[in-house]
Amino acid sequence: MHDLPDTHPRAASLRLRYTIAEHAKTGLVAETGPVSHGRGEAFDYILGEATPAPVMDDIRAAAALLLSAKWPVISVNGNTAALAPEAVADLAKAIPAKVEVNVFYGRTHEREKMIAEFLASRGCGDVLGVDPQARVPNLASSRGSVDKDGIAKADVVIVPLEDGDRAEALVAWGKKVISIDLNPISRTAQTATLNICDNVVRALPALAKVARELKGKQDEIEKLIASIDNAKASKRIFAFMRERLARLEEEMDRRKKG
Ligand code: PTJ
Repeated sequence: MHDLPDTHPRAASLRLRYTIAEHAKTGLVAETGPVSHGRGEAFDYILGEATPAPVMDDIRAAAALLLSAKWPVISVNGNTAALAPEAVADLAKAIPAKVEVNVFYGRTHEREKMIAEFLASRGCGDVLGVDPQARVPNLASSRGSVDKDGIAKADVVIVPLEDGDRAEALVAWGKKVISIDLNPISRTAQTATLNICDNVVRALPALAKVARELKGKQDEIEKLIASIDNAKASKRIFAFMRERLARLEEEMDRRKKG
């Protein structure tokens, strides 16, 4: 790991970058995983690398949906496993939910096994998806292979940072899909039941915390679920980004004028 002083202004972001790079060497992160991470970083920069206030509402609603589920499943790919394994384990405990490995690239069995073993070593318990026996209807890609006791059986699936083909197919299959995607324009973000526009490293711990707070508060859980409106959530995040960029532009102009 690189020697990086805590005082470095970009220390936290660079550490995540190094984590992705390290795990790309072993194949836990797909070859193109670092590129996806870079795209996420760009959007996170626009957010100010913090969870925006409107997204906190989405996190509350998502936690409520997970708590109300009969068979909730957290789908984990290489990038999420590398960035937030303990947070996945903690969320799985807080709900409680099953954890399933589901990857797009290099479905060799070996890669799924490596990710499942890594997640188990970080507290995720029995991880599903190593020998997937079911298929998502009308999804040709490798993400279509799912565990019969996991995603196939799930009523609510949470899909942190992934490419866009699956969210739509899962929704068409009758599942409620919560995505975590920093890119609010992505197909995943647009077709999910609810997208959380935030970094997985912040959103997953926040979801676990809120889930613990909401547990047993049935009226509040039902109200939050009834409030879910992904189109509205998407509009709020676009407004947040527009306003933040306008503010940054004004600040730059002020600095230039001295
Ligand atoms: O491990 P695999 O084989 O399943 O492959 C995983 C990747 C991520 C390589 C694969 O799913 C992929 O290519 O994804 P995309 O199409 O690049 O989409 C990833 C989305 O996640 C993009 O919209 C990124 O902006 C977003 N993203 C990247 N990093 C983060 C993120 N969203 C939240 N938190 C992040 N840390």
